[in-house]
Amino acid sequence: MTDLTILEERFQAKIDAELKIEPKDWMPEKYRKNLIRQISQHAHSEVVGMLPEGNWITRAPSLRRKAILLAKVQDEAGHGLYLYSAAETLGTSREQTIDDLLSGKAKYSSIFNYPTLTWADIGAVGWLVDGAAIMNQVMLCRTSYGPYARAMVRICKEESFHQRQGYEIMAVLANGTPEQKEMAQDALNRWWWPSLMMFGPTDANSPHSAESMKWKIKRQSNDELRQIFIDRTVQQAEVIGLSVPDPALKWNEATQHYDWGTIDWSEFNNVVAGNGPCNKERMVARNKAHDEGAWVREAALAYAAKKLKRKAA
Ligand code: BYC
Repeated sequence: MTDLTILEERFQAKIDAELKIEPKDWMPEKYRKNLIRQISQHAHSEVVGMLPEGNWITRAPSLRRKAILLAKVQDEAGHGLYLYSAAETLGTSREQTIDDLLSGKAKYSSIFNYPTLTWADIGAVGWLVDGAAIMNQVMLCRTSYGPYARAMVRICKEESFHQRQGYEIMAVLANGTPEQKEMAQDALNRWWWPSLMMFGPTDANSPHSAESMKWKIKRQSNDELRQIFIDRTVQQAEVIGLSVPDPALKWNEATQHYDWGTIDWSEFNNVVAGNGPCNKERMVARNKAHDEGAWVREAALAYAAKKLKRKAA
């Protein structure tokens, strides 16, 4: 047995025993790279995810709604920071990770390439997008890599509040005037299928799933999570009198799950390839914000250098 095989066996035994892997522990290079890939994409999603909602802060219909939305968008920035820090513990630099996003090389969730056209879209994003995000992130609280798992605990608490505030916006609109109800239904119609795409390709077409499940980075598959999300969300829609835009949707007594239609994977692939309705706009906005924040980074670095110099003197 080679030294590498012994190390790999010990590593897998640790994972199988539900022990966490910490930054200084030995880990296979592929485990490290897979985690950097997933955590950095996740961080980018949180940061780019601020844009569609940030677009409505100045137009929120009341002071209360504005305060809630501001807090939510700030939470997403915080999630991005925890996740960039978790990625750094695996040996990447934050500068490189962010450069990869800004140059268009790195992926982020497809969902943030759709526009928020009306106030109801803010409800739909909270209800469906944060709802899908928590479904996937609750399992990540038990992911095998310690820093990622710990970051997810706090993130999930906040996402749970985000989901509820979105659902409450939808409930109010759905019980309002006919025009408000129509606006809520229209938002649900537009966000439903893209929300299902958030869970990623089908299990059969998910290249990372086998290794990620073996290493307990992921604990439930893309299809499993998507199904749980559908089962819960369809019932939530019924409660507020909205209908899910899927003619094939039907409760199946035998499986105790909803049967449902087919995702348009060509749309998903197109959005992930950079050709969604807002991909270009999102990248322009992120690059602009990064450039405009250059002075803050320079000032922070100069302050840190001055402090170090004083300490050394
Ligand atoms: N969009 O083998 P697969 C949030 C990519 S943000 C774009 O199944 P994996 C929030 C995938 O990256 C929520 N790309 O991959 C923020 C891979 O590409 P590469 C974000 C997608 O990693 C603000 C390829 O397809 N949540 O909460 O095993 C406001 C093959 O896929 C997508 C997370 O990031 C997609 N939807 O599984 C509101 C959670 N799906 O790397 C809310 C953490 C797949 O080979 N991430 N791809 O080029 C995960 O759990 C997993 O990465 C995924 C995909 C389930 C998303």
